[in-house]
Amino acid sequence: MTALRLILGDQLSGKMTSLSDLDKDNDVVLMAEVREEATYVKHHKKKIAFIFSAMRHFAERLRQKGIEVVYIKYDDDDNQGSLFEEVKRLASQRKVDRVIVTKPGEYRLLADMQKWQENLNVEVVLREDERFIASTKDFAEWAKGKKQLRMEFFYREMRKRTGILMEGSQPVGGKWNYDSENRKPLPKGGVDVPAPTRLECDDITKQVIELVDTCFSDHFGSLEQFHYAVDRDGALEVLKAFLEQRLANFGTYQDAMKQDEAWLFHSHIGLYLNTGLLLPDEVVKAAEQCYESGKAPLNAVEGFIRQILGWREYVRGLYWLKMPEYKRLNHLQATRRLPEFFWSADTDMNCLKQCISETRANAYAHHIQRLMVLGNFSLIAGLLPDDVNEWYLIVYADAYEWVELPNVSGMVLYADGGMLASKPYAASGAYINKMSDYCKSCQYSVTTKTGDKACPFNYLYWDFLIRNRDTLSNNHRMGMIYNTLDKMTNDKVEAITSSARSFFDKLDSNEKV
Ligand code: FAD
Ligand code: DLZ
Ligand code: SF4
Repeated sequence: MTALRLILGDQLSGKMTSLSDLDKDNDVVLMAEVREEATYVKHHKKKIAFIFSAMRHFAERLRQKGIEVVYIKYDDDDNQGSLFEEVKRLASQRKVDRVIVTKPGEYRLLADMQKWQENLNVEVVLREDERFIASTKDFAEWAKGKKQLRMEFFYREMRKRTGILMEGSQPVGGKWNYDSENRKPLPKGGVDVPAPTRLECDDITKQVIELVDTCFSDHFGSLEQFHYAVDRDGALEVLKAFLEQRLANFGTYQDAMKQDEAWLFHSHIGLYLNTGLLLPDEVVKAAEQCYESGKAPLNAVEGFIRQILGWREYVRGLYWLKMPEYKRLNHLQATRRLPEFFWSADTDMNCLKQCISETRANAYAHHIQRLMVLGNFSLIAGLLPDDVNEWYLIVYADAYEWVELPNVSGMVLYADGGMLASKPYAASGAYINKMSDYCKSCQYSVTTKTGDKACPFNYLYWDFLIRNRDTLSNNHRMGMIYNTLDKMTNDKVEAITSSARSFFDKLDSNEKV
């Protein structure tokens, strides 16, 4: 009896269910760098380098444990180009009687795998991914019969279920959520931001970088200064440095942004969590321990834990509950194509220029950059959800559809009509000015509301509300904003719509904005 155990590029954990009952004497593990996965969207070069290097390190780790691994490199002459073809070839070479794989994180690949058995003539066993704290079944149970699926209530259930930051049945400190303390910009006098952990590239990573440079030269992003961890030890080092040096300030400055400071007080572990180098329960427990030992305050620890125990688990549950329909949703009927400057960063809007340049350099931007700069612009400019989703899936090293899609279509674009967010996260330039120093170096004036010199976020915000009045004005959380709009003079409204019109004319004809 030989089982072929397939490990995907984001399944790099010894705890994968596909490895659970492995028989070292008979079974074989297959890992394959393939064109189909590397190009179904044109991933950022650093994302591919990270995944290939982490895959190669994980294969070594399995081999050191005495497990047989067949590893297909991207530039192997006879690389078959797809996971299915690689499985098929090995299954026939080795007279395999079972293919075992943990379910993938993306619907498209799951749908493909569900057809493998009939095309392979071998049993294909798809196992649940148990790296998450809540199973997809747990989420579906929680969601059953609910009109609204609010993250905050799911999160409270998760706190109760796991006992994390709980005293009996009550939340530690008496409140479930300390977000109101977590919205400060960086202090005017400055604050010392610890440098992110930068790990040296070993020979495996150097080889992979060369390969990516050659084979994916037309993909977005820079390969310069690759410093990500590529194995579990490295990922644990990054986590440790975060817990010791940045967690205490994570909450307070969670929403802050600063020119030329890409990393701030965030953890930079999303890519490790999403590939299995770190597991969510160990991260959450390690953060809780920092509160218990007095190393970090409650607003920071609760805020951080909520991202993982709350948001991360929630979006995954929502994705599997609502796919495949979720991907087709476009509640606001947005149609504008993604502007070229999302790739080139060639825009006079300094906030966008900063966030896109940092994304191109690092395959990383922190949450508020993704949500309130890049996402906010995508929302108020009415960009097509398919284009925006593809962009986010390409550019971030932590991007897989299960987590990217609900964040983009739900949190950013309101394309799901409010399944995830109770109202669109639209904001004018005032928000960006409050939370960052971007506006100081911008050619536009954040205090000017309309006209050529005005910050485009200012008039696009109101124009968005005007364009979508029929769809949004019934939302009770939008009532006050529409009241303010209704009190505006006709001249003011006309100035807003005409500023927006000329901005869109320039944008649509590829002029620099
Ligand atoms: P931290 O700020 O230190 O947060 C800690 C961890 O919490 C993250 O590593 C992540 O695992 C989790 N987390 C935080 N916010 C979220 C969230 N909204 N949803 C799910 N998990 C969360 N996260 C991804 O992992 N992959 C994506 O493709 C992705 N796309 C996003 C797209 C948009 C438009 C937005 C608004 C957010 C997106 N996020 C995504 C969530 C979040 O921005 C990133 O997880 C975070 O910026 C990663 O950096 P970090 O590890 O320093 O996170
Ligand atoms: C993202 C990615 C890339 C770039 N390349 C590979 C690959 O060559 N082989 C592989 O097994 N996995 C890769 N991945 C991760 C998969 O795309 C991921 O497993 C699915 O999208 C499901 O989440
Ligand atoms: Fe962005 Fe407007 Fe500020 Fe310029 S003025 S950085 S466009 S918010």
